[in-house]
Amino acid sequence: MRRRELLIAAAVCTISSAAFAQDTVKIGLILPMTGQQASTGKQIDAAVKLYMAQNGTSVAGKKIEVILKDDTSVPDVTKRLAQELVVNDKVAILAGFGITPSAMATAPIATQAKVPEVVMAAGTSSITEASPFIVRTSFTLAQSAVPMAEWAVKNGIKKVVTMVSDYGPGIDAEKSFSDKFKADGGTIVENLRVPLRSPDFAPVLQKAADAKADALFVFVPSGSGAQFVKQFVERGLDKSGMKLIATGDVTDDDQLNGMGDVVVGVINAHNYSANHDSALNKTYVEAFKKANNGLRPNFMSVGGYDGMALIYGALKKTNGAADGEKLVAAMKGMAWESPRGPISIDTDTRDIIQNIYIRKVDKVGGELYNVEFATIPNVKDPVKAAKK
Ligand code: VNL
Repeated sequence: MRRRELLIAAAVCTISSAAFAQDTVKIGLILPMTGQQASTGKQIDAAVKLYMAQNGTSVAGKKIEVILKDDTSVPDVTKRLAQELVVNDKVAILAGFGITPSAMATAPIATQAKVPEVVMAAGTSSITEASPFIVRTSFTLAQSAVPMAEWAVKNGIKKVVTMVSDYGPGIDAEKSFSDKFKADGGTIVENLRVPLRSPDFAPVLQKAADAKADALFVFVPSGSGAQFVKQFVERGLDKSGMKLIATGDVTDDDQLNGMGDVVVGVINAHNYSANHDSALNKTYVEAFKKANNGLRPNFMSVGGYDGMALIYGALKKTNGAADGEKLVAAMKGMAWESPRGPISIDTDTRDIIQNIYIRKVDKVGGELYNVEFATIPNVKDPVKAAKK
């Protein structure tokens, strides 16, 4: 009798935990919530929360549970957290990844566990090649750097010095900008690099000034733009006659309004501006600010928001099945409207296809914004496109 009761109890237990496992889809969201990239973590976390507030906490009959972990952008920590989330928490999806080394460190876990890795921030081209389970909703640096080079040549810039953060996305930005600029007839005077951690731009800015180029092309990651601009001004480079051109990571909406009028007129290329003119974006910016004490959403935030749209959309297509292979298959080719404009997931590469906008920093209603004035539609990652 006792034995029978125990068996029944055990059976009930198994059934209910299986039912629970089926009813909840867990997402392990790994972001830098502290440290040098904390603004990226804050933006993406806020966007994920906004998406769920607007679209509900269940989809296709499944309850969505997000487990947020702070990796402080140390890749060994990212990897350990990803492992724990998969093994202990049994997450169906890993998401986030503020910097390239964190996304890369997680790739083997995604492959082994057959768990989709939704990259919401990092931008090195090769990330999506590190695992067949990686799908990206952020951007690649080449997507912005190539149109920037094209614009520069067309607008009379002949000699350029480049300055990038010395790691994956910076090296992609440097190479893709320089290759395109030279192919179109421009001259690269020098390629300069600064360390990612605690960068001091002063020595490199001195070299840039000495090179006497028409323009300085810059990539630094989200969160470092203001410090770069400060040192650019301190060294008098804003008055040197050398133009500043950049990827939109530098004139990041998160910091732009605090940079001061020195950045008015800076031309840059990127995938998202809080000033993007669409009904969806107006609603997005308003709701984001309202939920976050007036904080302006930046390009990282849309990576998070659209990452959630991707996950919800895929679960709808699989009728709630959270099997990793099925989810990735459902994600391929998905297309929808983002606050940044129309986007889709490349079926072949699992990378994002999106418009890139050429923008000019300007005052709008007393605040600094990246004002879009030209659109290059449906840009695929140029690095992967060149390999084909
Ligand atoms: C990366 C690329 C990070 C662009 C960024 O900000 C960024 C990356 C934190 O791939 O590490 O703006």
